[in-house]
Amino acid sequence: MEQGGWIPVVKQRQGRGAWSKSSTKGWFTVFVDNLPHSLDLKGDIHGQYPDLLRLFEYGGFPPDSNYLFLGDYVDRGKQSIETICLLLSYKIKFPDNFFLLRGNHECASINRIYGFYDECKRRFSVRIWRIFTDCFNSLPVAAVIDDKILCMHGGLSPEIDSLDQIRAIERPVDVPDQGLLCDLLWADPDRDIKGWGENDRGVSYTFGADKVVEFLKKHDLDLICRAHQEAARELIWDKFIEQDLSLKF
Ligand SMILES: [Mn+2]
Repeated sequence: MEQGGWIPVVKQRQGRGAWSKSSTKGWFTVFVDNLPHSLDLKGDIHGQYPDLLRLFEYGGFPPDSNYLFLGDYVDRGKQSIETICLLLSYKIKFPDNFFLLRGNHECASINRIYGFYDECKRRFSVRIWRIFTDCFNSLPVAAVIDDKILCMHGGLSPEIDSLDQIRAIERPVDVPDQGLLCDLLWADPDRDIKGWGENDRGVSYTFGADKVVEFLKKHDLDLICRAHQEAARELIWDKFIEQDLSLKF
């Protein structure tokens, strides 16, 4: 895991394959419309490596199945390093069949506190944590499937007027305290409100179903897929699908 080793390889690879076809900004927005047959979307893993392996055992190990992970790979669980290393390894090995978005925990100020920093320091070094931070700062933050399904870790932002704004976010970039990038990684839906509300997390906003419907209509999309919260099946809205969705095309 030396600098000049495999993490810079990830950066080189990210400019190629399906991501580079999506826009002039390279792999920021992932258009996975050329994927074969099916794509499995997966939510927060949070360092739970045995659960990640179980997930592949059930769903098929890459490249037999295609995956889009919606962020939050590190923190909380005991094995963030194994988790992120396996996921990045699959990204390197199968760049056109395996996709990783950034979660709010792929951010130095958050994973400094919630476990990843301590795990890196205890098992390897602070330097390794810094290398991961550089890698996280370059991860894409949104994906569009078939021009119809927008995927991100958190949610909508009052600042989005066009999807090109997302494509135009320059990287590498740290996650700011507010604004578009922050909202994409932090916002939450709230079925009890209309419009935008205050988020109990103390960061970003909550948004009502009206905002989802308005957004989908304006951008000619069918669905928003996001992770970031546990969700009981019955709480899922009509036009909202929470984590662990399996899409069969
Ligand atoms: Mn999250």
